[in-house]
Amino acid sequence: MKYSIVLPLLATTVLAAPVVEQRQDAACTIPTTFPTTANDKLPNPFKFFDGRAVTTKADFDCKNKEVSAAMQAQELGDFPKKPSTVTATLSGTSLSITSTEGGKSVSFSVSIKKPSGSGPFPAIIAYGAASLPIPANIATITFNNDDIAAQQSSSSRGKGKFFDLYGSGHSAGALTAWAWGVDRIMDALEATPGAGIDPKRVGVTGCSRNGKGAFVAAALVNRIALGLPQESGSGGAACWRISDSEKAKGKNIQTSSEIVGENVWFSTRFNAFSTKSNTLATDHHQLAGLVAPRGLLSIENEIDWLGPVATTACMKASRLIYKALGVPDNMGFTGSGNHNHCSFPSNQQADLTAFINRFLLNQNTSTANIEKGPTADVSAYIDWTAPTLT
Ligand code: MCU
Repeated sequence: MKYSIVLPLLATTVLAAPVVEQRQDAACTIPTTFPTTANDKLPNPFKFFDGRAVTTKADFDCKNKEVSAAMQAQELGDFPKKPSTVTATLSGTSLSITSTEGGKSVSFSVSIKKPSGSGPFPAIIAYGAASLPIPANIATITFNNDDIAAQQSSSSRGKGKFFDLYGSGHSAGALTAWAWGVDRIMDALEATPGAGIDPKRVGVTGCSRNGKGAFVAAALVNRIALGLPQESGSGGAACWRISDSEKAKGKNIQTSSEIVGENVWFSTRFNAFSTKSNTLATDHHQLAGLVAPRGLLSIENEIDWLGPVATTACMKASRLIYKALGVPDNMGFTGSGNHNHCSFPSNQQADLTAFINRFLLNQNTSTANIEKGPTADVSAYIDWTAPTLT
């Protein structure tokens, strides 16, 4: 084990401290405390919290580990590692997944709708029901995320199968608990070749609150090949700081201070930051940065509440991260004016198709320069420059 922290000794307990997620290939020192210095600009994705510069791709991998740890510590709550035992049983189109930890077990099922013919097929995991068209040559895995963590209202805290396993007091917000469910679906697909799904070609989607969920799952579950969050808005594609700035300009926009009271998507750890998002160690340009270099298309709308300027400027900053990694085309964002929430306008179809073709069907389709949205000046929120990582 190359980490300087002693994770192996804690291997069978649920960690109270931020958990390092599964990118354990590089030797990194992960801090356990994170800066809370006020900064109205988007935090520099190319500087470690201790001030060192991120100059190489290996550095960036380590930077992502500290970003993940900081987000877990300040917004998301702990993302648990794989439970001691995960088993899966396929029965017709239903894949039942049982996770056991500390003498407790929980089971949940997903349904798999496959193309005709013989697989293995690429697939998209859809939170609830997909709000975008999934092509006929891609399988749809329907994930009842509300079963893992409830999201009825602020009274849903600690309810759902995740909390049956880890305890109702676990720090995870619903977005993190759902990502844990996606991680278990990946375990099950890998262990069940008979399901006919290629685990290396799995995407994740959801709209609105479930779009926030799909975004966080793409960020935390590094086996996901393509993130397709739709209309995720605040808590997803929007940067908290830009949403606050838009609110100050009089927009009717969801901010951190509103979101912590509306529902249980975030950890209670986020409450301490809800009225001072400028003290967070990270912002959501780096949530997309966690997905890098994997595929990501943020699908947006221009409903004020979602923060069209906040999502557009934030995702422009994210594209600078992908560009620094030498893969600018692996991420894009597509908007299409104001339309019915979670409907999918036909003028976003070509962008969606391009990302699906490239990242799930392994086709040589261009996903270059997909940056569609309202005017949004990212330079007003940035006081750093992106290096070319070597
Ligand atoms: C965009 O997602 C949410 C939004 O964050 C909430 O404030 C609102 O209540 O619901 C949206 C949603 O999930 O709509 C289906």
